[in-house]
Amino acid sequence: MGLLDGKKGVIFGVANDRSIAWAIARKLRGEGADLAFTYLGDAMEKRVRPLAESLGSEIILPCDVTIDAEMDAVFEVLGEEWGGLDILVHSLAFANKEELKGDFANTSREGFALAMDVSAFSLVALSQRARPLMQGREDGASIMAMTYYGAEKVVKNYNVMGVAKAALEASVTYLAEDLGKENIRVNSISPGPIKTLAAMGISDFKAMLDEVSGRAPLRRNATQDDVAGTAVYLASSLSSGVTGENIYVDCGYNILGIS
Ligand code: NAD
Ligand code: 0WE
Repeated sequence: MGLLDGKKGVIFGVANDRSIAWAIARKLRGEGADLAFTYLGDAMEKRVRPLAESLGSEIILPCDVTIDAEMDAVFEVLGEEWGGLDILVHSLAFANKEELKGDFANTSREGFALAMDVSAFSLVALSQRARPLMQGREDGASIMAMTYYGAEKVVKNYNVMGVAKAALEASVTYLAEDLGKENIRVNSISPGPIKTLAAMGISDFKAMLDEVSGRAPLRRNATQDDVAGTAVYLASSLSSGVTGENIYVDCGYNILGIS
């Protein structure tokens, strides 16, 4: 008996076995959910397919969220195979590397638009398509997105990604209002820094991890598994009355002032 027996979920954002989305997928599966996965381009398929198959998944599809036709195709297959959907996990972000250093004031028009498209608008685009499949589910349905503290406070070098995450967090609240009447919940999770592919090549990432683990109330960094626990809660009926929320999984770092 799992918390998610018989539930159907789709996971956007597995790149490898360190991805936050992968830890979420494993825990959702552990509670009995059936999962579909998407990957970005052919290069990712050879990593994602074996991971997905190890959880017994049969629906494994390409999806670049900047391409409408790829998103359409994913939900067409989900409709045909499952006829409905209970859980959507959005764990995607991208900005050009050059935008993640130096002054935010130097952000280019193209860099701003790309970060907003991949990291924020994609939640709206995916929710639009999930909505008809999520109507009339027994315990309602759940959409969740990964955000970061840099949406709210200035984090050095996070730059245009902070602005995109602010748009993502605001989108969560507006989507929660629209989809709430159909018993679809929409929430975000805000993890502390975690060493994943998306953290590779970020200058001074190690120093950020050390600052957080030194100061956070729990005196450690958050892990993918910490995030996955909160994702199970948001996916399950344990969170039946919770929508439009942002839940920090950061070992308490966000509550601090001067220490
Ligand atoms: P990750 O690199 O494993 O995941 C990022 C994913 O985004 C990858 O799977 C990548 O393929 C996907 N992606 C990028 N561009 C895409 C596009 N155009 N279409 C479809 N997919 C695309 O890294 P992660 O750390 O697991 O990141 C997952 C989420 O968690 C992101 O939203 C990130 O902002 C957020 N987050 C990460 C941290 C951290 O410190 N690692 C902290 C807070 C929030
Ligand atoms: O959301 C993120 C990372 C998102 C991200 C990472 C990359 C690296 C590779 C988006 N686009 C790219 N583009 C690339 O080319 N995080 C929350 C992790 C992160 O990234 C930072 C951080 C933290 C924390 C960047 C600067 C400062 C802090």
